[in-house]
Parts: sequence; C-alpha cells; structure tokens
Amino acid sequence: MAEIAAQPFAFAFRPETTALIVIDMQRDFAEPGGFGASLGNDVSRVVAIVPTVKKLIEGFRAAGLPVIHTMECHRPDLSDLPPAKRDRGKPTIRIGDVGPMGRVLIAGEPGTAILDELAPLPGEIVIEKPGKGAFYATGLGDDLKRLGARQLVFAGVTTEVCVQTTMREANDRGYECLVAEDATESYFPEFKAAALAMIRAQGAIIGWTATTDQVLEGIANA
Ligand code: TIU
Repeated sequence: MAEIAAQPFAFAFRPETTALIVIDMQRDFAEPGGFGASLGNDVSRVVAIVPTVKKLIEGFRAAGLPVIHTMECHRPDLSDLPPAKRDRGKPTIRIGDVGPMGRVLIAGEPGTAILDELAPLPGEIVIEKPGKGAFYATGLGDDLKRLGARQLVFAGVTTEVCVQTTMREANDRGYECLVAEDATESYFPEFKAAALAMIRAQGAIIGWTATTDQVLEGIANA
C-alpha cells in the first residue's frame, strides 16, 4: 500500500483502486445570480479554490486515475424535487425558477454547468444528483464498483453540505475517504473547519483530511 500524509494518520491507498470525486463545482454555487448566492451567501470563497481543485484534477489525470464530477440538479419537470427541498429557507429565487443564468439548478441550464476551468474531459463520469449526497438516486455506486474503486479522494463544495454528506454515504458503503482540505470550501469558514474536524475525529470516524500537495505527493511516490 502507498500512503498519503494525512490527518489523523497516514491514508493507505492503492493507485489502481483510487478515484477523485469533485463535488458540485458549478456556476450555481460560484457565481452571482446562482443558487448559492440566492441563499444569501458570499460566493467568492468558492471561486478562490478553483485553481487548487484544478491542480488536484490535473494530478489525477496525469497519473491516469479516474476523475468523477457531480452536479446538483433537477429534471426540468421538477419530478425529482421534493417540495421539502424546493420550499426550504427563504431564497430570493427557488430551484426551478428563472434566474440570470437560466432555471436555477435545472439540468442543462447555463447556471447548472460545471465551471469552465474544471470542465469534465470526454469520457469522465458526470453524476447528476438531486440530493446533497451523490449516492442517493444516482448511478455512482454502480460506477465505483465497475471501476473497482476502494479509496476516494474528495474535493468541491460545500464542505459541510454536499461533500460531507457524500463522504458519509461513501464511508457507510465501505469506501476509505479523504477530503482535500484546500480543494473544498464552505460559505462559512467555521462550518468548514468544524466539518473537517468531525470527519477526522475519533480515529477517522468518517475519513481523512490532507492538503492537495500531500495527496499529489502520495500519488507521485506510489
Ligand atoms: N447550500 C450549500 O451549502 N450547499 C448546497 O446546497 N449544495 C452543495 O453543497 N453542493
């Protein structure tokens, strides 16, 4: 087994069973007028991690390891949008409404797209997910079985919502999970810090954390 220097202790992995999952790096979470901004959030924090996420993606591609992208989005007829999700909070624009980047969080709309700098390459798996977790109501579990994945590295947004939810789903399914600390972000710095702390607490109860450079060093040394 190879190792990534990580918290709370070294993360053991085999390159041939490791995949990167990039969660929801979409315009709707990173640009003014999108879903994240409609909830009252400062989206500049998300934009700031784009170069680091790009570096991590390119490191996995260069090593020939799979990169999987997820997108939080719903069908145009809203048949996969529970009223409990649509009506939550007091957003200025709700999911499915027309905003400056098209219908908010609807598949195929401009605002739902992954940021240009992080766009999937042809052949990379893209998971469209209606929930916060990427396993619920998607083919992700089947895709990971087909790839033979056992260890998952996570990046993307937001740390305490879609990233942590997906890590918890993956951890319960038997995957060993590591989140790249500087390739994930929250609209709330204190929530990011707390999420990373709770993931790695109790002897990696949910998983491990490491920097992007530590992940890429571990892959290079494998
Ligand atoms: N609002 C928030 O922090 N996150 C989400 O709604 N979705 C994701 O985290 N992708």
